[in-house]
Amino acid sequence: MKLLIINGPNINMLGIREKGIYGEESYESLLSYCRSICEKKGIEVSFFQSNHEGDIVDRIQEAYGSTDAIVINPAAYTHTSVAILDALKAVNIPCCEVHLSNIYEREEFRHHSYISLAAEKTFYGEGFKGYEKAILYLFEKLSGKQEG
Ligand code: CA2
Repeated sequence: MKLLIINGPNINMLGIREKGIYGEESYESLLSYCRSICEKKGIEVSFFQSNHEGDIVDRIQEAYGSTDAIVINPAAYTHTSVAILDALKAVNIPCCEVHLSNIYEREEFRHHSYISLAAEKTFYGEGFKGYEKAILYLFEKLSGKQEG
């Protein structure tokens, strides 16, 4: 299984500021965390982080035909980006959305997610664990498909 993990704007700043909301750990440690889960399951994982909406759209389009599943934390674009929603719908690759924080307990503008309209599941408020749950959900879904 080929998995793409996409992180949106400012996720590369993890562990530097707002530690009370996003935790103490760095972006690099998020990657190591995801890598080790994927290794155990034999998942071929690649990562993409960008602060630019169009670059995220381009990367989703590139995934078409070469990627089995996508985990995405679109960060602030969650709440604004019809372009990322449309890209996910266009490629129609099974996708889960992740948020480190509980977006429903924060400012009202974070309560709405465009991306949820394309995601099979959304995991929020569990820090890195949400990525693990998303990876395992997609792994189990796609393994089930191959067997059946
Ligand atoms: O909870 C999440 O994972 C978010 O997707 C994170 C976004 C935020 O805009 C979403 O509403 C919820 C923010 C990304 C990280 O931003 C940082 C800001 C300062 C320091 C470190 C990271």
